[in-house]
Amino acid sequence: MISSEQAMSLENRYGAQNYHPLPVVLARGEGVYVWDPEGNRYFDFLSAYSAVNQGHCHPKIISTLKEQAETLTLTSRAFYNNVLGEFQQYLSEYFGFEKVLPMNTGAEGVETAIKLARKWAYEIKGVEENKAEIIVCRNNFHGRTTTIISFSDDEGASKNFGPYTPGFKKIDYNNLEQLEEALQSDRVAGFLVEPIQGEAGVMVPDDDYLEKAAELCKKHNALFICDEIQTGIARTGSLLASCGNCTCEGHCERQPEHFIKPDILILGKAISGGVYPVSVVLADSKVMDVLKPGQHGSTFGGNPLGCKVAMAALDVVKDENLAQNARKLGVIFRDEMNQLASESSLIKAVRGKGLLNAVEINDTPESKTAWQLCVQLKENGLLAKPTHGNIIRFAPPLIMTEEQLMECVQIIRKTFLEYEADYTEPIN
Ligand code: IF1
Repeated sequence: MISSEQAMSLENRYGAQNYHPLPVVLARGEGVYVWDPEGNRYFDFLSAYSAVNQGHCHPKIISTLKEQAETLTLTSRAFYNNVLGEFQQYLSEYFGFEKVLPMNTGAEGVETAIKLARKWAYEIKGVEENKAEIIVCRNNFHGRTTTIISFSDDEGASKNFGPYTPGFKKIDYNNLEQLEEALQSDRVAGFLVEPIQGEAGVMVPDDDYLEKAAELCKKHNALFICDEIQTGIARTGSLLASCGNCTCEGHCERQPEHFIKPDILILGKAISGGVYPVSVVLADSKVMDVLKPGQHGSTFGGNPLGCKVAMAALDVVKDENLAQNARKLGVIFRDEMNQLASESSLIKAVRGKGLLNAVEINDTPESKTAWQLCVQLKENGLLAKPTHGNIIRFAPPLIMTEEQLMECVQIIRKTFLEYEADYTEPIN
């Protein structure tokens, strides 16, 4: 096996430099742990950006992958296959939507939702062709295609990728007045929103924001489109963040009174347990049926291998009560981080829901403090990474035990308090 040094130098020599990874090389993963080539073990507190909610290499998911990989991997949609229909029924009943459109990456799911909403606007709502608008939130993250970065306000993600796709209207996140104002236009196809803004730094909106936003969209005959690619699949302590106020934690019969049912729901990442790229768009027939044969698709979308892996991954979510565990451990984690915040001037804020959490460091986004803390956390056996400079996202696999969580809390405490003790000047 090549060494960490060799792996990093090969990537730096031959790779496009479109990322700036933490200086650690991962060679093996199992459950909440990952190992580098030298055998050092780390707690994974990023979970591949919430794609590995079920833990690394979950045995049930891997055995399903192996079995299907030796049977049939890809047919294209030129023909039927014996798994896709079963998968679509499974998802329809699991999430409570009539129709399922399978894709591969999250961005493809978001692009699919945008096309679906626009087509619905022209053919059902009666918006003038090529005039449809989709309302989006500032500080959003929905992927990295040219259309999606067209409505990003992150210069790093969008500068010099123009010309940009028109038809998007930006409003502030968690602001219902601005949403109502934007909905006055009769050109609005829909409102695309993250239930919690992950990349923006785990920004949790007011408790009634999603419900009120859905009501406003209904009132103005616009589609409520929820991007749960990062917040879905039990990450925030419920099966979906848009059912956050429900106490059944995903075990209800998916009746609308249990959750704020979006007109279009987009899932990705952990829907396949981080084992194989699968994304899906869910909607009822009144929306989904605007798509006719030949109007949308992809080579790998709905392939038997991805479908089998995703069903196994979703079985694990229910069988192992991951939503309940995320809810319970999230409360403990935020309590511990708030306790640490009372002892350390390094922490400015603690935010999150379930096991999607973030600690805002008391320094500027341009400072190196959050990065240096993450390098030190790595030295102490825990992997996390800053977002937007001074915010550290903490998102372990949802299978974590309370004992493991407390071990991680101790690592974070030790790292923060030692860093502060070694620091000469006061953090501004
Ligand atoms: C990167 C973070 C970023 C997402 C939401 C769609 C997508 C994502 C809410 C697109 C993807 C990933 C992409 C990855 C880092 C990570 C991420 F928020 F999770 F941390 F970038 F913002 N909607 N998020 O979070 O899904 O096409 O990637 O499958 O691009 O650096 P994808």
